[in-house]
Amino acid sequence: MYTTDLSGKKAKPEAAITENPAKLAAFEARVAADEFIEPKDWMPEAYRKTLIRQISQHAHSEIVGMLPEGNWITRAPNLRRKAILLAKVQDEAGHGLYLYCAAETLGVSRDEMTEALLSGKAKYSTIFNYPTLTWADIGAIGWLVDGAAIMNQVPLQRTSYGPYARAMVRICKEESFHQRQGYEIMMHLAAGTDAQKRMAQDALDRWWWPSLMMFGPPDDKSPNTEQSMRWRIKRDTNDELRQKFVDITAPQAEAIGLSVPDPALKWNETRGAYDFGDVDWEEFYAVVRGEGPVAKERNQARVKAWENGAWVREAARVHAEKRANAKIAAE
Ligand code: BYC
Repeated sequence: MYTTDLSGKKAKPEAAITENPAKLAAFEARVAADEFIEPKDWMPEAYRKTLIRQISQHAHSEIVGMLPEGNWITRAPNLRRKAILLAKVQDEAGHGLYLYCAAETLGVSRDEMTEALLSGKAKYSTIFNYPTLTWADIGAIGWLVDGAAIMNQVPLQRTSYGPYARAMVRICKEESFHQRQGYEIMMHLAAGTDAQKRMAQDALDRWWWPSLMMFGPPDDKSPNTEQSMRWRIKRDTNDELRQKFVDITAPQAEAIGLSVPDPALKWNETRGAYDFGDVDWEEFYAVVRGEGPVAKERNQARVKAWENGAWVREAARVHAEKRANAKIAAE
């Protein structure tokens, strides 16, 4: 395992792994043979920890990701859009739950993960610390944010940990629908009045660069990539996925008459890929440190939801207790 260094400096490997070498070799051979590792199988401690970190962050992203869109459910422009958005936000709650369950199989409790999120100790995707200012932002989120998520998550269906891989299969099917509903909103706006087209362009201008940041730091500044690739937790590097995303999304923008806000974006015939400009990594690291434009509001909303849900948890606990007592009395 590699130590995490959010300053962007090159990270150093942790102290040598002290696991049993024979078990470690057998584990690595299974991973190399593309076998799934299951919860009861032996696994190195660093593998378990990395998975808990990545899966719980992913789960938190789904849950916090409901907030920017939930904000627009009551303001969607018509009933059809409202029903679709409601369904999408519900899907995200479901994704969070599958992922929390997958993380629990590694020995961390749901309460521990929730505590880490609410206290601000746990990370979630930087993208959700930006505000949704107009209806076009809902289109941009579906198109770009879910589009980036699909790019990252399709390969995770083949991640080496079985419960994570299986959760990703269903999540990816739903993400495809999310991406299309977002692009469809953008298509309509881009083909609408001048004001609607401007709104769509403004949303693309604000969400483009944060979407590129979703893939994480550049490979040479990513402390976790090398080990995670070796253990087939990650199947592609951050830069590989970012490039694929640009290659697929740039022509989609052009097809609906919108411009990607990057003067350096240019098709490179030799590479068979788009060249594109530099991401502002200072901004990325600041958002990761909790300095994103609406980071405080996101945390407050989650804390409030947790506090407001106290009576539900209490009612469920009392109900379970009553049932258990009734069962004992009947025996
Ligand atoms: N935001 O070594 P690296 C969604 C952190 S939700 C915040 O490259 P790794 C959706 C990283 O955690 C989308 N932090 O790390 C929901 C690490 O810090 P720690 C979420 C970031 O893990 C609702 C440090 O930077 N998807 O789809 O190898 C509505 C160094 O990075 C970010 C997932 O979570 C970031 N953007 O690679 C719509 C996918 N990037 O933890 C859509 C699963 C990096 O060592 N996760 N960091 O303290 C992954 O694939 C990987 O964890 C990442 C990062 C590619 C994100």
